Amino acid sequence: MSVDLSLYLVTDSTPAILKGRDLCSVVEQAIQGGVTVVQYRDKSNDTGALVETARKLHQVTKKYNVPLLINDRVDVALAIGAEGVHLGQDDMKFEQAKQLLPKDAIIGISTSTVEEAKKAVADGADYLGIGTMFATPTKTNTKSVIGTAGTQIILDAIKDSSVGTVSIGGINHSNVQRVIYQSKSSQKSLDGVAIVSAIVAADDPKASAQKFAELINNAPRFALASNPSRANETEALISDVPQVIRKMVEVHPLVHNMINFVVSNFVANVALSIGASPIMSPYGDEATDLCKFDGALLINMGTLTSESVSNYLKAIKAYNERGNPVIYDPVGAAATQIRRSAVTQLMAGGYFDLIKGNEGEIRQAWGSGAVQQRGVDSGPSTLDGNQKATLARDLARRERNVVLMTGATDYLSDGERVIAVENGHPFLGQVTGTGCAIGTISGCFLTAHRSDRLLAVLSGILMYEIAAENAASKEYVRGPGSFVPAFLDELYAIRTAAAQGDESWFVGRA
Ligand code: 3NM
Ligand code: MG
Repeated sequence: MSVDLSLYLVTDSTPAILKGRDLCSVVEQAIQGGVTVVQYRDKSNDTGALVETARKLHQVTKKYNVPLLINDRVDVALAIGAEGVHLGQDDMKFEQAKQLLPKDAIIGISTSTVEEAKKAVADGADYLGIGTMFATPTKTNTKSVIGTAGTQIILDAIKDSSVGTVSIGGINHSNVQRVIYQSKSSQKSLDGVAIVSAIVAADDPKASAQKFAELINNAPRFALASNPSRANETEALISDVPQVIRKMVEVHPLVHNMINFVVSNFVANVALSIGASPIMSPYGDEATDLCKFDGALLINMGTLTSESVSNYLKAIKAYNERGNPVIYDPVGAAATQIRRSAVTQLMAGGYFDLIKGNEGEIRQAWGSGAVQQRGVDSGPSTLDGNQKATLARDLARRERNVVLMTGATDYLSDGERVIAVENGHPFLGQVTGTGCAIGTISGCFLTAHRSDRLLAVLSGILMYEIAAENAASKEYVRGPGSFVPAFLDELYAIRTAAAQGDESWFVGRA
């Protein structure tokens, strides 16, 4: 039986969520707002009360032609003639439920691993409840938090099946679009989202459901921009770089840096040299105003404090809602437990147009995306060039963004294309902030050139690394000290040349 899973309401009768209101009335409002299927889930009442409430709920759902499914209790579903059941892994086996229920009953199965999902598909489940997406106070005994990355792996594993899929756990208005967007595997998408508290506990369940329905039907703003129009051979891409730099200078982007204090001054000077407008603000609440400009947000967690993550999350939310670029530089990502946890929280809490880091940081970003990880394990061993390119590509593909892995050779990927950049100079490694500034520069270019994020970031890196080469070649540059002012001068020189349409600085250099 086919069912519209797009906005799936799961009920909860606990006082903290239902807040003393009448469940039937809350469900009716939610349906009026756009809920397409209802699951009655009640873990505490006696069977008599369950049957009575289920019967009342069924009166409501039937009125709107919305299917009612019963969590766990096949007997209750049978007693009231519900349209189906939802079974957890510890509930009645699928085959038994199938035998007991009418032929056309809907049966959904909770799954949190590829194995469970494949088994449920093989059994003939109508849909899978895939979770736990994000940790949630509504259900604390969930098996594992799998995030969008884990969900994507499950969707990929069942891509040949027409089974329905819904994600559950911690989904709300501010993350629902990203959940759908980032969970999508190459060949299968979520059919819907299952919500408990964001609808049942809402002051206005109808308005909440309406908002969900609207959000679900639209792509997130950050996804609208980048849509590279051509296959882009590296050569063709590179030839576009001077124009992209010119555009960046003309746009004069604002770049909001939540950056470490060690490099703040240097990075601000780099931004000024290339013709951008930097603001250094670690204060998350300021983002609601700053995100309104034509600009980007850089999160660089180099000097993380106990307040940083909540500030970052506020700012990321503001920029994500606006659709303005967000760059993440997970400095020292693997260094401490606190930083590892920050990476996980930030990646679960928002969308990054670009993740930029060295090999260790990118590996940590890859590993913390989901409980079920694949590939690269942690450890001191370093990757060869091919493995680095593959990791950058896989992370970008999984997150549906752009990834830049910096090093002697930089690897840049948007999940499809991978570019290795060999430019730069060893002096860059002798001056603090030179790596961090790449995040800021990328923000400027991502703001100015939205139609192809890979080309935007590539343009920024090339401008930066060619300026470094030019600076290092000056005869008065004797070491890192004299390199710094020369480097700012050369960034400024390229910016001036690019603004005039002069490409001579670039020819034969990339
Ligand atoms: N099942 P909320 S998470 C009922 O992971 C349930 O299988 C889960 O509640 C699972 O929308 C969950 O309030 C609760 O976060 C989801
Ligand atoms: Mg159960």
